[in-house]
Amino acid sequence: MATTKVDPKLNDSEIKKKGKTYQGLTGQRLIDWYRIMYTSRRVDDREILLKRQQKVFFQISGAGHEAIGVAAAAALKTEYDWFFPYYRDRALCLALGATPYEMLLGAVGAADDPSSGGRQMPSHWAFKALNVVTQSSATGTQILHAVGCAEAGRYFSQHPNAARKAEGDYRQFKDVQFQGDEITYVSLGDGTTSEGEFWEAMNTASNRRLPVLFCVEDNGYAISVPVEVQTSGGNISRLVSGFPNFHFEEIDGTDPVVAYAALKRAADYCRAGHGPAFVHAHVIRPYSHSLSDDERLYRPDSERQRDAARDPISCLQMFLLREGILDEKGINKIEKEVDEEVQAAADRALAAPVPQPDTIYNFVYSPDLDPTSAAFDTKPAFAAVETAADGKRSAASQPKTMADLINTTLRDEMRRDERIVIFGEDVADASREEYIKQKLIKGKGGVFKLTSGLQMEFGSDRVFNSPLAEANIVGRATGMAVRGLKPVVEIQFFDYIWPAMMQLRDELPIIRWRSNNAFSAPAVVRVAIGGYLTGGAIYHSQCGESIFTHTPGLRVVFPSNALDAAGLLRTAIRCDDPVLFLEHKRLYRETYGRAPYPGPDYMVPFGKAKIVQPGTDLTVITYGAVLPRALQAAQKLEREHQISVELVDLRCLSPFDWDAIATSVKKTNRALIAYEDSLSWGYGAEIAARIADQLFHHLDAPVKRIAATDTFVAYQPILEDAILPQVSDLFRAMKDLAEF
Ligand SMILES: Cc1ncc(C[n+]2csc(CCOP(=O)(O)OP(=O)(O)O)c2C)c(N)n1
Ligand SMILES: [Mg+2]
Repeated sequence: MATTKVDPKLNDSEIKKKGKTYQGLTGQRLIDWYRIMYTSRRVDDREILLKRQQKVFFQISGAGHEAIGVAAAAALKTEYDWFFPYYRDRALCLALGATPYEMLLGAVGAADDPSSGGRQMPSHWAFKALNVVTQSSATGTQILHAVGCAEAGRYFSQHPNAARKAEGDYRQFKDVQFQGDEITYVSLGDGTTSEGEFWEAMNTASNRRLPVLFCVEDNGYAISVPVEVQTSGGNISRLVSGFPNFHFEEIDGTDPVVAYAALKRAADYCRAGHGPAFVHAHVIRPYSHSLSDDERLYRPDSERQRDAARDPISCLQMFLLREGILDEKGINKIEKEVDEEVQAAADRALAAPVPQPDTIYNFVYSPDLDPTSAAFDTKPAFAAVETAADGKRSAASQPKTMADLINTTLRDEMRRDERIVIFGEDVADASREEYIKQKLIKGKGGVFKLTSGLQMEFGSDRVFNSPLAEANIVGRATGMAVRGLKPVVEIQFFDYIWPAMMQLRDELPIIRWRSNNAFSAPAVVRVAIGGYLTGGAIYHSQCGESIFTHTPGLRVVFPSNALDAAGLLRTAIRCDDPVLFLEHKRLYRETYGRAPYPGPDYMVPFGKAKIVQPGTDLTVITYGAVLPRALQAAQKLEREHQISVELVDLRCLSPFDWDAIATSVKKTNRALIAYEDSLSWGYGAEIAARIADQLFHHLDAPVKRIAATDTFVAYQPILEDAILPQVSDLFRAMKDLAEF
């Protein structure tokens, strides 16, 4: 990737005031910047033209934001620092080394578009070699990724061995690079500062003194909403000024010299390890928000003219002329060269091959490591003794609960892989670690104690509490995973996963696909889920797994017993895809499904169901906490009515084991899908539809479902029993189906 270069012949003949510098910048440097800024504007103009000719399909410009972009690139280190820019940062990316041709490949949606291979809108930058990380259209999500990225950089500096590659798991395919004093740059618009994720990111960057350089490019508008409506008092600098540990700058971002000086001070502060910096750059938006917007509908000419007087391109041109750095001829020469370069780049991009339709499934998941493969199918090795976190040895052959085995699996994996970090709400033993050291306390380790003892064994930089903010947890995990860490984070209750929904739907699972495999984020999100708690009520009983199985790129796992939980969690941790690991709260300490610890290498592959009980009269397909209830019902049915049920535990919901379902239904010719979520649109709906579609000729009865009522779960146990599927409901449904 070539940096946009200046013709060296210009140097001596055209720089008239030799020796004079501007905030340490030579005239030649400013000429270079003028070229990049002008290039940026001309690429925008070319795209606008192509959009009008219907040769590209969307356009959003970086116009007005060029000066802050070149200044930021100059204040930071290319291919060394990390960048989470947003769509206005064309000039930044050009200055970092991206080319107009690469950008125009994005505009036409070419196969070789380096940002996404034609999958994302243009101006959604991703340049792997430049550490410019893939971004989405969702405003603000990238800010938490930047925080996670900075945390990863710090972690690898403190644990350099963690960066080593290892065979046989995701590390084999995840290169790690880090610098001791790297900075993570993140930019956003003024409107985006209203997003909660902005505040969550500011809070964590401040609290952990992270080297994150926040750059707010304030053009006074978020589409048509002016900044005083967006931001209380109309000035974001005022609102954030109380955050500790920050270096703050508020500047005219249309002046590259001023912007450079401020960004340099900010970068120096971050690089020295003092903490984060916040640069609030006032810029302009001379074009409408995008080509889908007409700003004349909400901005009068007078206001637009006022902005035009501050246009960074014409202002820098005037400056170069006024200072005698370039004369008119020199300006014309640069502009002509740029125009020719952009024209040629556009012609080439228009002729570039477009992606083939049959590539659409590429990179939904890792092309390198298949968690459904035999490599993840290992035998249990039940040991005679087991060593706990405190060094105590105990007989390991005793059956243990699901909670115990998840805890042990986490511990063994953390011993094996130094890239694993665990965070979430209350997951640490105690954040005030002096209490642990002084042996004053026992430690908490999660509200369900699943992470108990892990902080004590692995330290507070590997196991720590997050703020009470679910987007913060998943967003930071995404940023860390992009850098090669393996975050295994916890969402305390499924009922409270929703603040993280944007991160779980629009970010974590789609990083690989949208960047055409340039980036990936194989993090694990453990979630306590489900009801049957007696008193769990609405907000501690929810299911809703189908919402996530509906998200391409995310693996969704839901074990029903301790042994599967251990094996599937290990697969989740070692695999190369993001995983939502659903742990049923009612099963954590259930007598059903206990097992001895199956050893430190036991894995269950994804997408492989288990036949819990073979049968001939009907197939019951289920998972999670309905499984033991269905088993009870099936055994009763056999005892009382000699009806033989084949019970299939899916274990993994995405991917799911269609072959096991099909084989069983072809044998029994009857299918009941039982699940805990509410009936309509629930997980069983898809399975039922597939059976009806693909196994129609094998069926002797309609496909049936049994699930919760289409309500939330109530507190009073009588209501809860009526809402969630009970053994008696399952028994009746199975009997009816067998007798159909
Ligand atoms: C979460 C989210 N909500 C809404 C949108 C639609 N949208 C795209 S850009 C934008 C305005 C952004 O304004 P600002 O942050 O000031 O950036 P600017 O475009 O002005 O540079 C909106 C509302 C979006 N992309 N993401
Ligand atoms: Mg704005």
